[in-house]
Amino acid sequence: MTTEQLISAYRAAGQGQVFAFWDSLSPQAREELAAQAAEVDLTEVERLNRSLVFKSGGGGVNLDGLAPAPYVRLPENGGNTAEWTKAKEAGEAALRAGRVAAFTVAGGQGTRLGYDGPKGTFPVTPLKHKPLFHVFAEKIKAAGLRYGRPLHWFIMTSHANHEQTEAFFIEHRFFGLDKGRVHFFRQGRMPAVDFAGKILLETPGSLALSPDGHGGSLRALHRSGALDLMKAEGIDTISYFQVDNPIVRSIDAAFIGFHLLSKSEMSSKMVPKAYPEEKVGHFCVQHGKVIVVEYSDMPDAMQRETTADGALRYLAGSIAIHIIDREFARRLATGGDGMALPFHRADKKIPTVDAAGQAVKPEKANGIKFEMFVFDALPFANNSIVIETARADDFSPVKNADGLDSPKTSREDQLRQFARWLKAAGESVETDSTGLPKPAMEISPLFGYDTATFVERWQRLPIKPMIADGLYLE
Ligand code: UD2
Repeated sequence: MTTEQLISAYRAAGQGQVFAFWDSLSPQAREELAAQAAEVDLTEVERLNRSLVFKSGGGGVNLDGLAPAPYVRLPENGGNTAEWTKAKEAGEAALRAGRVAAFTVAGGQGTRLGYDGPKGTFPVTPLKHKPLFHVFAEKIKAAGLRYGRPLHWFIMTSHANHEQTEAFFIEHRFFGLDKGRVHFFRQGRMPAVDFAGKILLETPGSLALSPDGHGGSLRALHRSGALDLMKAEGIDTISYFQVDNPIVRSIDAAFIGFHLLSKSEMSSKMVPKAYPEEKVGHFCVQHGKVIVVEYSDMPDAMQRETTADGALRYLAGSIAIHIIDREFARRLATGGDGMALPFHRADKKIPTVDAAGQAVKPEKANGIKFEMFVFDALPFANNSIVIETARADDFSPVKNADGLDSPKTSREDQLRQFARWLKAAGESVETDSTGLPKPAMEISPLFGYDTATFVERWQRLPIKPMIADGLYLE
């Protein structure tokens, strides 16, 4: 399409304001604006305007026929030990066959943490202050060594943090991973619109574009060629996790095994919610399909509802850890069988320009951003299953600068985990009443990444280090 055709298409779609300052732009600025404008799917914007912008209430969630989703319980909570063993073996076989890749979504803006840089570069471990990316790299390396097949790792970045993310890996020599197996790709962007559905400019020569949400990862996996690369490498199973959670089991054989044995196209992990209003999504079933209902979409009374034995009825909290079948991701990304992730509307303060092209920093929401959520893929998946995991072993995210889910709470949860592993190996560790160890310590995933791998390695140590003096194991 020529620039003239592009401008006409915008005018025809009622979005001609995007080129309001065209005449005053330099040739280079024009080229950049035209490139951004070409990135936008005007038909999609038109559809979103009709479904989310002009409709009052903005697409609430339908709660008809909603019920809590069933889930596979952990053995310690009444689950079947033999089933877990079988699942672990199936997952291990898939890992030994090289069928699994790790996938981290790291395109978020990390505004709540107040950290200026890609979130994955944020230091999180208690002693060595390793950044999140370093922790995941060691987990992925450890799994590769254990199963004799180094894993590929796909990392989704955003336009804002892509270069910095790549540079960080280069600077740290890919944390010991084979750089040919670490793949970065940018997620897509969506334009923000005002309340009349008009695409906003950020400056006279640029659109107000923002990341299309973690649900954009499925499109981005396809568009970037990552799915084709996986296919060529014999990978059919994607282990998906968020960049903000250092204790995540990046590669969890039992989870992979449950997914494969159930012939599930997309599987999820749940933790029992810590309290009724915890800000996580809820696993539910509706019309026979697993769905996640965000905390903000579930009425308070429902969030607090209890069963006869006093437990929360909607107990299963989503911690954003999934196993995704490669071809399922492709089907969703390409809109096969009419499948497409819905967009969600978020009203935001969006820096823009006035009619004279002067910068405007709004005091209140002046427009709408559109985002997709990866868990909206679940109802499209066949045989979707949910398994339980122990929060202490899988979920302690770094989201806020302080308070809940902060660097401090996450560091302490890592320390408690190290103390539990040492105790499981028969050592005595001085802890406070919350299980927080008194001695300083850190255990690299290369030494052990869960109770079993830690205990195995610890028991092989010819001379055990003194724990009370402080401990670093790698
Ligand atoms: C998400 C889930 C919530 C719960 C929680 C667990 C949503 C709407 N809610 O909440 O139910 O599972 O996580 O931690 O997802 N990201 C991108 N690109 C984007 C936006 C986000 O890559 O455009 C990544 C981001 O880097 C991070 C993850 O997605 O790794 C989560 O994003 P968030 O912080 O916006 O999600 P949050 O905490 O609201």
